[in-house]
Amino acid sequence: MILYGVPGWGSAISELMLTLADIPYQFINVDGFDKPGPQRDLLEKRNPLCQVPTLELSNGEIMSETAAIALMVLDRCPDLAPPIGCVERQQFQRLLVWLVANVYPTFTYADYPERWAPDAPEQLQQNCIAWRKTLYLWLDNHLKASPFTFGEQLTLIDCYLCVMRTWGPGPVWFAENTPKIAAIADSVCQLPKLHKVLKGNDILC
Ligand SMILES: N[C@@H](CCC(=O)N[C@@H](CS)C(=O)NCC(=O)O)C(=O)O
Repeated sequence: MILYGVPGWGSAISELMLTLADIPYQFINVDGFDKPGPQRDLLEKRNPLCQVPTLELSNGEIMSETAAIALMVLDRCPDLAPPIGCVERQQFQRLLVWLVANVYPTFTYADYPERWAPDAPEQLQQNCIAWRKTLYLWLDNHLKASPFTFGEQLTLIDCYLCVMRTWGPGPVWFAENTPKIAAIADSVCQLPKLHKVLKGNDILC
């Protein structure tokens, strides 16, 4: 399969997932896709939303959305989520949707505020960033386990936390305000299996 992405961006989340599940992929760097040009044309032909990650499967089907990619990965590697029947399973499902339904949109709007609020881009950006911090503070308060989100078992939620910790409001903010998220991200960074892909995405711990 082919993964269209940009080092360090949302494609890094799915790179971690695919690597943990031993699913091979070819990475195509579409850096610059968020501006008009050949990279955007390449991506837009495959995903009209023009977002990364975008996956082109070996049967030619297109797969986007990190949460959908996570579910696809789990079909092949169920061990990357708490088992069916255990209480953590529902919290895994909840957090998977919660992250993409609540946290991710704050980037959609804050990264390109002039697209959504041409008359008040700064206000939209500031409000989204403030709301994102509120969300992360709730999450940190909700987290109970270590070294990973659900204890000793590494799950695909940990991939989100490791990559998102490198995005705004930035690693220093996470360390100071959400120590549990920071500790989980650190634990993911320690996994030898992920070192190459973390390095390729400039995710250094
Ligand atoms: N809901 C999508 C969000 C993906 C997303 O927003 N990716 C960002 C990069 S990290 C992007 O492509 N932004 C460009 C845009 O939204 O125009 C997912 O979970 O994969």
